[in-house]
Amino acid sequence: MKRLLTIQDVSCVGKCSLTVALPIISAFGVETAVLPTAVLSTHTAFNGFTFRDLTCDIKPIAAHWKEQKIGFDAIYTGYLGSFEQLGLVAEIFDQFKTKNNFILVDPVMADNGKLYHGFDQKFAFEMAKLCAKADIIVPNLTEASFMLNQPYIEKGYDEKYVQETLKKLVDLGAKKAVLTGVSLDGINLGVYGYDGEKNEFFSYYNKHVPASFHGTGDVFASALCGALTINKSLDVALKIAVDFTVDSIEKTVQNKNHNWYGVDFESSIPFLIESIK
Ligand code: PXL
Repeated sequence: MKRLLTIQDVSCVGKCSLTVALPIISAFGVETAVLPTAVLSTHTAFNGFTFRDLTCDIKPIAAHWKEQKIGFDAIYTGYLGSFEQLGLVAEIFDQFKTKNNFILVDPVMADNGKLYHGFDQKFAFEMAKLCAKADIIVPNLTEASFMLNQPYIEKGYDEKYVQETLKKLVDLGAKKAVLTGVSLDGINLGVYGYDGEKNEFFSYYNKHVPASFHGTGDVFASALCGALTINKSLDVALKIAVDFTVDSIEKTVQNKNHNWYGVDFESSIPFLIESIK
């Protein structure tokens, strides 16, 4: 069985980060090892959340894995809470990267033109340095704008703008970049990617469900990483991940009692498993 390591926080309630990554990646039949970077009572969009920093545990945990000769077929990072954590995760990449595995960085820190609570422009530049070490990065348009220090354009941008942004992202150092939340016609929403080694662009769209929920980026990145780990090609993996994310949002909207803080991706897991076959 393939083994993936995911490095992000535990938001005890909130349907994001590890509570999303674990069930989704497991659904691909991939062993999911975790390195929790912090424990929060909820994600940071709730008022008054608690935060226990686990930075001190990162080095000893990685050292123990090395001693036990544990390796990973993929490493996937999401929300990281401090400059120090960015540095420690970069060290883990150096220690655990091999010829045969891949690193996916989701530079979680912003959406809809705004940085999340606790992040600033300096953090975005440091996150860009972590992205340089990745095989594939999956920023949304807001995160890309902060990392590249370019103005965020909400809508009305054209394909040239998206392609130029992708080239600049790959110039940061990552081999491939995928921009999420892209809409060129204002009707369909999807992803637009660039493989810097092959100099190839690609895109995949699905319908735009007019609703926005926390954690959808984590749902997308987890499914993409799971699909790549079981050796799906990038275009197939992107389709699996986009369709699963859209299905999760649709099922959430259909559930009249859905909560405000996350998507009902759990209801879409049978759909996900069907789409992998
Ligand atoms: O979904 C991304 C995410 C992950 N972890 C924490 C968050 C967020 C988004 O706000 O607050 C703690």
